[in-house]
Amino acid sequence: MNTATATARTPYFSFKQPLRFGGEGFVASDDEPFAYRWYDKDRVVLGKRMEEQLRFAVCYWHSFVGNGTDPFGDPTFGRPWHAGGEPMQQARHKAEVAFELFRVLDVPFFTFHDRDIAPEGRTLAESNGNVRRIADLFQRQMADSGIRLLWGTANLFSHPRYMAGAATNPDPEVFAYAAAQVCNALEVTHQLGGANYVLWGGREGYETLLNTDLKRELTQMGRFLSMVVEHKHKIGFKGQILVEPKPAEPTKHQYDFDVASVHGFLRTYGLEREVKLNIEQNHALLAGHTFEHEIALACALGVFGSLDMNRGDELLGWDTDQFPHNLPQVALALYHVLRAGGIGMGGLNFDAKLRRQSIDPDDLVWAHAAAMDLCARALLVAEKMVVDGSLQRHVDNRYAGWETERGRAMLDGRLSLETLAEEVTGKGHEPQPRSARQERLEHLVASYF
Ligand code: XUL
Ligand code: CO
Repeated sequence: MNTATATARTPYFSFKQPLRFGGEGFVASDDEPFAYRWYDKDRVVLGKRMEEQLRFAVCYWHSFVGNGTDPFGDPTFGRPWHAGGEPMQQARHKAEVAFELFRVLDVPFFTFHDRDIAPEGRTLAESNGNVRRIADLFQRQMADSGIRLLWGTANLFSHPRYMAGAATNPDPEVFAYAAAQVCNALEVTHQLGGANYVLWGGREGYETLLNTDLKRELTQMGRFLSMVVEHKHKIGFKGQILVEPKPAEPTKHQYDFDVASVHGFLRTYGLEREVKLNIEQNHALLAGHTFEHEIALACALGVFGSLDMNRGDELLGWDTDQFPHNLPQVALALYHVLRAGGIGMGGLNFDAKLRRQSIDPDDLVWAHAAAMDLCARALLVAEKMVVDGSLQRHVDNRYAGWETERGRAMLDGRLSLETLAEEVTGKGHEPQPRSARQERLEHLVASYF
């Protein structure tokens, strides 16, 4: 990582050099207050460097746009680029601090919404121009530092014009405006060599059926996504198009509820080979699922794309977007990712925000570094689970009957309902119950930590 090219601006963070791997025995000092204990980016895990297995990304919105407000409280973070002044100047300041954080963390990727990086202008042309100017600055910083873009996206939910949805708006002119905004964001993502482009339908849903034509809105959303895919091919963008499911918040009923409903939607519009999914831990929880359920289902359906890595609070019913801290949960999630062949072109994007009392600049460093270390440790646990293979053997044994000639004949159509009825009635024997051994497997999993 090239630190020599960092700007002459006073550093925002107190860390003087990029964090490195210090191992479990690391002792902090004034010069080096923190080192990774498990995130050893060059360590080979299942044939790939850890950095490439995990493909960590810092998100722009929570870390640099977030100001510590909550529905009851004012900003607490006091970021200098929020202190007023010329908006594009502030956007450049924010970008410099963002790259300072990426360098300190030695993180390989970042993610952003168009409106995170540049202010909205008086016209769409002006807004798009602002985004492109900051993207040019990114391009220079990326070339200097080697930091890459995991994904870009468009904010189609904050501005009042989108209060009744973007693609699903009753007004076709809002649909058109959203299309123009996505067109620019996709092209900028392409210009920056993004590995993916994400669509999260924050307002693609409804509050009440009293004023909503649900069928029409779904058709609009299908057409919108098809247009994004068409444009991707037109401009030669080689990244993945990803949809991010979430069941509710900000709207009450969101169409992209969970992995299963997005998969059904993609099939309805013939997009299941073109679009994959960005799965977020907190959204899985809000949909009444576990993170690993959503990952395993997406893998089984062939639509797994990427992860938004955060954590919800099981006592709170909203999107708390906390940094991950639960080792067993993350290890099991990564186990399913590894079993399905790895993260591919996706990554682990920290769609996570500081608690509003974490007001020091360095809290941004601690939060991400701790989360990266937690995920690295979880990856090593998941690696053990894969290499040992006992868990998979238990699952394989449980379904072994389906690998016999008779099991295959039941699945491939050689045996009909009637034939099976005749056979089973004639023989008159009962299937023998077998233990599913859940507790034994829970003990096995505990042994990997
Ligand atoms: C909202 C959310 C978004 C998407 C990108 O809950 O997760 O930040 O990740 O639009
Ligand atoms: Co997200």
